[in-house]
Amino acid sequence: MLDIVSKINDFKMSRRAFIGWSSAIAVTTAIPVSRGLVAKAENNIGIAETDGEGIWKTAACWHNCGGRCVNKVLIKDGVVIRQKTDDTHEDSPDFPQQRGCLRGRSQRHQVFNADRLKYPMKRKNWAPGGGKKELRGKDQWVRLSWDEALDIVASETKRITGKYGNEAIMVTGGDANIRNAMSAIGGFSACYGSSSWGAWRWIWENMGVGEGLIVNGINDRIDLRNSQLIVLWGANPAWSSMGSVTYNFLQAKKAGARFITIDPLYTDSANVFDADWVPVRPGTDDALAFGIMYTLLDEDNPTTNPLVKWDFLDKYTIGFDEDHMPEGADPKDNFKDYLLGTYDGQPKTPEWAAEICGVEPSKIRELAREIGGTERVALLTAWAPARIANGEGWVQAFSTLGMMTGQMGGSGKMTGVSCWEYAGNMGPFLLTAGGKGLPAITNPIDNQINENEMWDAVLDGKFLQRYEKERNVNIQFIYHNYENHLQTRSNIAKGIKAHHEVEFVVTNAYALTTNAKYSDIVLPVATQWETAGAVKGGNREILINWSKIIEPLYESKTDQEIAEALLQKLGKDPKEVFPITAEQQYFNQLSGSMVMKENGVDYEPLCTITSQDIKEWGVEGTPQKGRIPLKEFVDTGIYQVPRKPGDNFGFIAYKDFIDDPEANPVSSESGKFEIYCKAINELSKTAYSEIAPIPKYEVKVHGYEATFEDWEAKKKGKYPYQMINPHYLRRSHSTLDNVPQLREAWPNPVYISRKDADEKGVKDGETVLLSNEYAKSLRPAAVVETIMPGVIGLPHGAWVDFDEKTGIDRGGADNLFVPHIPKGLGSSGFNTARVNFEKWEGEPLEEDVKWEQRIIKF
Ligand SMILES: Nc1nc2c(c(=O)[nH]1)N[C@H]1C(S)=C(S)[C@@H](COP(=O)(O)OP(=O)(O)OC[C@H]3O[C@@H](n4cnc5c(=O)[nH]c(N)nc54)[C@H](O)[C@@H]3O)O[C@H]1N2
Ligand SMILES: Nc1nc2c(c(=O)[nH]1)N[C@H]1C(S)=C(S)[C@@H](COP(=O)(O)OP(=O)(O)OC[C@H]3O[C@@H](n4cnc5c(=O)[nH]c(N)nc54)[C@H](O)[C@@H]3O)O[C@H]1N2
Ligand code: SF4
Ligand SMILES: [Mo]
Repeated sequence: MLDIVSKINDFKMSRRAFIGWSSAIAVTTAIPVSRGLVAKAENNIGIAETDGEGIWKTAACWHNCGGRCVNKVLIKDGVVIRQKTDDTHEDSPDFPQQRGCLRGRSQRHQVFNADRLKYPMKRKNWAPGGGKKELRGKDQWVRLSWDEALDIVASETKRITGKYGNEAIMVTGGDANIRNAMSAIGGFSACYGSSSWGAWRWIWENMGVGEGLIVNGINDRIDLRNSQLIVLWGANPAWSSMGSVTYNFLQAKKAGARFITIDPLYTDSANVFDADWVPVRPGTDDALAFGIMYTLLDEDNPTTNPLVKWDFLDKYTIGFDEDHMPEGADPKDNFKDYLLGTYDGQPKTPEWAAEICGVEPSKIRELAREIGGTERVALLTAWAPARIANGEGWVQAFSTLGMMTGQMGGSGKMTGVSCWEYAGNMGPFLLTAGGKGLPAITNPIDNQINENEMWDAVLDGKFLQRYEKERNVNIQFIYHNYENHLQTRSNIAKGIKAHHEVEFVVTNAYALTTNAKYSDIVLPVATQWETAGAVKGGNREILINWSKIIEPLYESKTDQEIAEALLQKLGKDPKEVFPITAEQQYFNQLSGSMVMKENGVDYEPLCTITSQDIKEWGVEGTPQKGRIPLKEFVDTGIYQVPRKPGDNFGFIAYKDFIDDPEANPVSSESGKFEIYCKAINELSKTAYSEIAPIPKYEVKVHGYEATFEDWEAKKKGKYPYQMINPHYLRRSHSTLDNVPQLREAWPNPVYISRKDADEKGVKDGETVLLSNEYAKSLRPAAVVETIMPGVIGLPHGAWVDFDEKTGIDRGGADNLFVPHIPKGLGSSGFNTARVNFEKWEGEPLEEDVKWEQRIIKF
């Protein structure tokens, strides 16, 4: 305990030191940036060494990084020479600054990186139809003019759609510009998946567990301070929700909350919150939850030891016991009898659970007593434990635990997802961005290919059309945009094989990403620092906007410009897809931005806009009255709603339903929380594998059981270790992984437990070879006590980098090892993979910061 007190004191100290620093800045930021905040003013507070004048502007930090913060840059002579973060107001626990992380603060090293792609280019041995397709990924590059490059993309598009139809085009990634352009020319085959959310993606709505997926499943951060016990079940905000989230959790700690983490890793969150760590095997959280729920039932005594909230189950749920089954369901299929093993002969005791999940039976009982015996508990999970194959049962089990203990719908009580930008702070958005004003363009082709069979679909020519039946498809053109599918989706080796098969591959990219590397044509794209600007939400209390920092570097073009040029070449009027300019889109977002009024119900426009503003911007618009002048929002880069306890912006998830379940039903078919959910079961019959209507333990593909050759005899197989992919601080997925400064700060090892390393004679820092049936990869080992034996932690997102001679990757790409096998409703299964490791007897691996960058010289 003493230790945590000193930890928090240290934390507060450094925070206070920063306040002194930032309040000094606050004086200078009163000067509107448009008039030029001079570097000299920075000298006054002693942090900048620049001598000339410069301008501070808010710059985009636009990645899918798990946070959203203010990112300011000092521009001098068209180059960004410094960065800083939120100094727009004083920092306090109720009204925290939105401070950036190491990645955001290194953004300029990405934008101005020596490896930026400068010109359009083609693969040397490319020819119409593909040429030497097997050379994709290792061919040389030839510089092209934009005209030449676009001519090739247009003529191949025409040739391929003429020969095979538009279905032959597969567009990956979320960029609306290219998707809309391709829709306008006749459409494309789309792919879909539940990448972030895993099994939460298609379960929550049917079960009625609120809007548990994204924003409204747990209470807001100020109410979090009312929780007595906070269980972080597979959630590590200190790594994956940068910004103010950890600070918010520390306020709950200060208010007296105790923390438990249930995770294969002893995380930095566990460390900073001084949590009790319960190591659990990946993909077995459902078993642990069943063991806990069995204990609750077993030890419950309504008068002397009330652990189960029977009133809650009775009033708000269906399916718990045979008296609460929906009409038409077999009463024997109730959850209580499943737990007790009444009909299947297997009670889900802590002893049963322990064998699977690796948590001692006594610890399981202790967890049950703590969770069941504490009045106000926050049961918080991130998406990671559900990013597993066959993960739906976990989502059902976790939610049911919250219902059994009544930890939903009250102050300090919550059960749901706490992840990404919204971690620990949910509720309706206090600010919303306006739309861009572009027309919606529908893709005339309805092919929906699951990401866990997208490479198989290319190679085998068939796939399961979503919730329908098998369809044939002949993909011959892959157009990659804004996501890095070949790197971030399962089974990279199979993905590369698929890339070697098709006739044409194009990527818009600003560095030679994995997608780009395996392409025929690469179009250099401008970063968001080089586009007109945009408005973006983050946590519910903020709205951030950024404007253009520099003109597009080298010959790069924005995604919109590329899409427009391509439409032109294909004989379409770009105005049909892009009737307004990028500046007008930015302006529309600003003018349509809304902020919640003090009453906590109504919204008003955020920006006051004058006719003078409209003239200066050179856009179409009408003057409006809002809360702050447009200029102020643009100059400050953020508007944050001040918060304090007792204000009208607090949020208790499901409160309306709990207060009056008839008047405010939840989203399920019955309007109640469905422990027995027929809809899930029905839906799964049209998908990849059947999901039981009640939470049930399911053996996972490439899960713990699959590490055994003979489960009964407890004989381990060829790939005896489970692998997980924690989201890693040096990058946002694969983005920013090419920044040398970040590589130096976070060396990207593979985490191996001391026990496992000792058994294999591997010492800390030594190179190990990871392998399974799909691939081999080299990494330096970080031998630690902070990962559960039997589990290997390979950080998510490192760029694959094969040695052409040996076929061994040296980058440590996680998806080399993840199976390409769709299960359940087609959810992502990243955290269920199995591998072996051994000491590498060859040359030790050099730190990747020392590797040559992917710089293309012509
Ligand atoms: N094994 C494993 N795999 C995982 C996960 C895991 O935990 N384990 N996590 C999954 C999750 S949660 C997610 S969200 C996905 C993320 O998957 P992706 O979205 O594929 O992730 P990124 O690597 O960030 O890819 C974004 C790409 O867009 C590019 N880009 C950035 N800005 C622009 C732009 O303005 N224009 C264009 N054209 N391109 C741009 C970047 O250079 C980068 O190549 O990964 C999933 N994959
Ligand atoms: N630094 C950084 N932050 C990010 C991102 C990034 O790439 N880098 N990506 C962002 C995105 S798009 C997303 S979706 C979020 C995802 O965020 P999360 O879903 O939270 O994912 P992770 O951070 O990988 O995992 C959280 C914790 O779950 C644990 N875990 C993994 N598998 C299991 C399991 O089976 N059971 C249990 N109990 N625990 C498990 C991990 O050890 C880790 O401590 O992160 C966001 N934040
Ligand atoms: S958390 Fe995301 S938005 Fe915030 S600074 Fe880091 S990279 Fe940028
Ligand atoms: Mo994600």
